[in-house]
Amino acid sequence: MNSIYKRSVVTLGQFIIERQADFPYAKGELSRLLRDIGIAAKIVNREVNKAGLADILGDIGSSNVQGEEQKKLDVFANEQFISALSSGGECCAIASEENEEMIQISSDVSKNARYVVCIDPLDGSSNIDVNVSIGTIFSIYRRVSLSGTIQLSDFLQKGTEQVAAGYVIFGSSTMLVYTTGRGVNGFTLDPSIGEFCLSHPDMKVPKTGTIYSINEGNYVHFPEGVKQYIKYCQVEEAATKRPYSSRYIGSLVADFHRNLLKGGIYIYPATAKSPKGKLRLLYECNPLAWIVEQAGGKASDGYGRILDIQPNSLHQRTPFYIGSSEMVKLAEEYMARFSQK
Ligand code: P6P
Repeated sequence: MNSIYKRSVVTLGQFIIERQADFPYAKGELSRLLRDIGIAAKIVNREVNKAGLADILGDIGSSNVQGEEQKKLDVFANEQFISALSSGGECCAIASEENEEMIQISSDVSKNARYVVCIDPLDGSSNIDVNVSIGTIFSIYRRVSLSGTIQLSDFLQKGTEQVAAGYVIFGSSTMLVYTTGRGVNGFTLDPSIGEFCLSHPDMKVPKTGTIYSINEGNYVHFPEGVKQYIKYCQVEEAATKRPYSSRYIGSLVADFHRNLLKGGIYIYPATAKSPKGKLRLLYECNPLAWIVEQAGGKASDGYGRILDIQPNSLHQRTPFYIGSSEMVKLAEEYMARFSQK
């Protein structure tokens, strides 16, 4: 091919359209839904990047020079994703970390839409004020109820039923990483053209790694199996490159993304304070679990596959062990041996 015609940049929009052929029965709805999420992510990115200027922009609750109320960024992010999904016409309902109840989108353009979206619009938002990376996590399902009022059953589907899942990380650069069941691809936002550009094609997580991510401040409340696994990580043995490094940012998307690229395990187990774990199944654990499996990794609740869990409420929590397959498998073995269910 003549080099002047060889395209060096593939945008998210181009990639989605080119992959459209992967969905023989879809008529472009899922592609448009992913496009809508990308648009909202760019708007949120603009505000996240200004977060440090709160003093100039005015504190939360105050009004800026345009008379716009200054919002907490997670509230702002939630409004942006709800607005983009509502106006895009491909989503008929949303379950958001920021909203106790599911949100039905009953506009004429959306009421017959085929998809529902579970979303954590800005996870780790407490890190914003200290300039630590934060993220958005989303999961897309086909609506199962036939028509009319959205049912809880439209959301309480196993993670294996997802049709798309992804996250946005607002860090040193802003990336959107997603899967539709045909591998994992990462796109980096190029602010100079305002486009997410393919930067990490066909992402694969190393089968093992030397990083473990857990809040060891909760050590005394961990299950014995987790305590024993942490001890394993800390033992010196050259052959297995131990002791491993402890890396914990306190922002799930940032810890997950680093471990996806380098190899490693993130654990948020059940603790005394969070007897069912802290992280939410529908819009944190299921989407990242599908992504990690599509990248060759593993995601567990300590005993079994995250994607096989039958949800019974919108905001239910689960213990979460995710990352390199061999590391998660070993952690499960420690749980089986020291902390029977
Ligand atoms: P802890 C942020 O609040 C979050 O939901 C995840 O992003 C993060 O990994 C975890 O909680 C941190 O929780 O209890 O260690 O501060």
